[in-house]
Amino acid sequence: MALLVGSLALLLSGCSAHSLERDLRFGWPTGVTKQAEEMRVLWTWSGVAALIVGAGTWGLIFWACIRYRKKNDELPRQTKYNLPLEIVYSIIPMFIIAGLFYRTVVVENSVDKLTKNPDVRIQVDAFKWNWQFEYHSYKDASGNTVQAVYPGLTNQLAAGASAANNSNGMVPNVKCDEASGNQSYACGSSGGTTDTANSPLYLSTVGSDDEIPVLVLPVGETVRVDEHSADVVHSFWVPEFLFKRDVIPFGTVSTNRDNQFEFTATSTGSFVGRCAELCGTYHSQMNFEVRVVTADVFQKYVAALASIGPDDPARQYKALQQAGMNPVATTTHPFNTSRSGAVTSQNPGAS
Ligand SMILES: [Cu+2]
Repeated sequence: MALLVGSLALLLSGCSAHSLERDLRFGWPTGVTKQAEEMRVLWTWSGVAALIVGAGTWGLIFWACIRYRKKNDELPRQTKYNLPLEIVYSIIPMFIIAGLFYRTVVVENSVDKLTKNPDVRIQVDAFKWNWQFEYHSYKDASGNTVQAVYPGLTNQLAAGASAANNSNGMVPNVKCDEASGNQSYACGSSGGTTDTANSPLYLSTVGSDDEIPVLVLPVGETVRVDEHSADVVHSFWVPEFLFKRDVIPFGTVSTNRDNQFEFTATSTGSFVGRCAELCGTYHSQMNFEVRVVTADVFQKYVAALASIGPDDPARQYKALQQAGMNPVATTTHPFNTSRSGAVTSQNPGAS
């Protein structure tokens, strides 16, 4: 106990309570979102609670060893069934577990929370084996919401006026009008608009064999992700967000069960993203990059995407360049996903 108190006093004398709390990580990795920090706080205080229980347990063990060590051959007094003691050591752990459970639920609910008006709405389309990111809406420099146009889609936000009243922010089931032959994966849960004049068209970017898809997002803004899979179950995972969520395929006509989540990035930078669900041959190569930038750079990027237009295959490269960023992903690189090429190179005996 003296050792623990002494080392705590030493720690406390060198730093403020806040920085001490921040540094007491017990192995928890550094996250870059508000939600990751909430989880870290839960982890820190769970660790402190465990240390207190541990110190008490060690203290009692050592106290018993020293206090009741063998002094002579006389047998000590034998006791059993100490009811008050047994009640105490049953009730205290129950309170500890209830406290841990309560705090876990509070933090989990906060991580899962969907706000009514997120600043940015992204549809993440997963497919074997790459990603497409569609910017459905975002806030412009003066704080007004800009909605991108996805031709042929029902405006689900308008159609589902009740969405605003829906306490958990889920978008109601609205059928997507897109022609079934069009496999652009644009029939997501948040939908687009059909008739907004002067709105940017198809603000999207898609990965290929030569290009890692880069999801550019503004720092400090609430981002809603609507997940959509074109084929099998994938999982959107950004290790530095300390978060992943499965992307479940429900086809292009039933989107109300598509997973949604939100996060608010707190630091700028480039962070690798991966598919975290075994989805087929090239699952391990299904990487992307999240680039968190200032609001100013983000505005430049979406403006560039809009001006370049959806038909230019070098859209992402040019838009990143025009916004003053590195035009290619810096945290990962493209892989050759050609089936025939890969099989040949992996099977040199079959000539
Ligand atoms: Cu996948």
